[in-house]
Amino acid sequence: MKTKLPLSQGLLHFPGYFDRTEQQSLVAAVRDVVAQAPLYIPVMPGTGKPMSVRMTNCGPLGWVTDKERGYRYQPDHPVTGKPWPAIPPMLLDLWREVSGYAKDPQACLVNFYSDDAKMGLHQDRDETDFNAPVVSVSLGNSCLFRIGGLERKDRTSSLKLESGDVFVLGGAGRLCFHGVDRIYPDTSTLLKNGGRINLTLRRVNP
Ligand SMILES: O=C(O)CCC(=O)C(=O)O
Ligand SMILES: [Mn+2]
Repeated sequence: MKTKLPLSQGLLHFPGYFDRTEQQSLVAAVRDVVAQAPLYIPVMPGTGKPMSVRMTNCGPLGWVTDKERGYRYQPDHPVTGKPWPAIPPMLLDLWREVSGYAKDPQACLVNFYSDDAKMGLHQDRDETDFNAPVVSVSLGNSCLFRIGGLERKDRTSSLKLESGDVFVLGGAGRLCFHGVDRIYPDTSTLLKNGGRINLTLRRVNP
C-alpha cells in the first residue's frame, strides 16, 4: 500500500496503489470478466438516453440501468441473462485492506470509458448499506475526477486519477456527489487501444 491522502472526512486517494505489474494483472482479470460478461451500453431511466460509458459487472450482484426499470442491482447480465462472474481475488484483497468493512463486496461495476466518454455528477445511492464505502480503481488513461459535497449544489473540487490509483468514498463522504469530466488521451500505455477502466467495489446489502 502506498501513501494515503485524506481529502476530507471519509474520502481517501491512494495514488499509485497498484504498480505496473499489478495493473497488468488487473487488466487481464478484467478481460476475463468481459469475456464472460460482455460490456454493454447502459441507458438512462425514463429517457432511454445511452450513456457514453460501457459497463459490465462481476460479483454476486451487478449494477444495471435501463429505460423501464431504472437503476438497480441484479444477479444476472441484462443482455446474456447469465450470472456475473466472480470478483477477482486481487480486488477482494484491496477491499479487505482499505474498506474497513467486515464483509466482502457484493458488486464490482466495470466501467469502460473511451477517450471521449464521461460520467455526470451523481451520488452512489442504489445500495441499502451506506456504512460500507465505495472503493474504486483507475486503470489506463488518466481522468479528471470531480468531487463535491452531499448536495448537488455544493462546491466541487477536481483531481486527476491516474492508472493504478484507488479512491475511497466512505464515512461522512460516502454519499458525496462525484463524476468524471474528461479522459486525457495518451496518458497511459496500459490499455493498447486507449481509454480508461474504472472498477467500483460496493457492498449492496448489510
Ligand atoms: O469512473 C470513476 O472514477 C467513477 C465511476 C462512478 O462514479 C460510478 O461508477 O458510480
Ligand atoms: Mn459513482
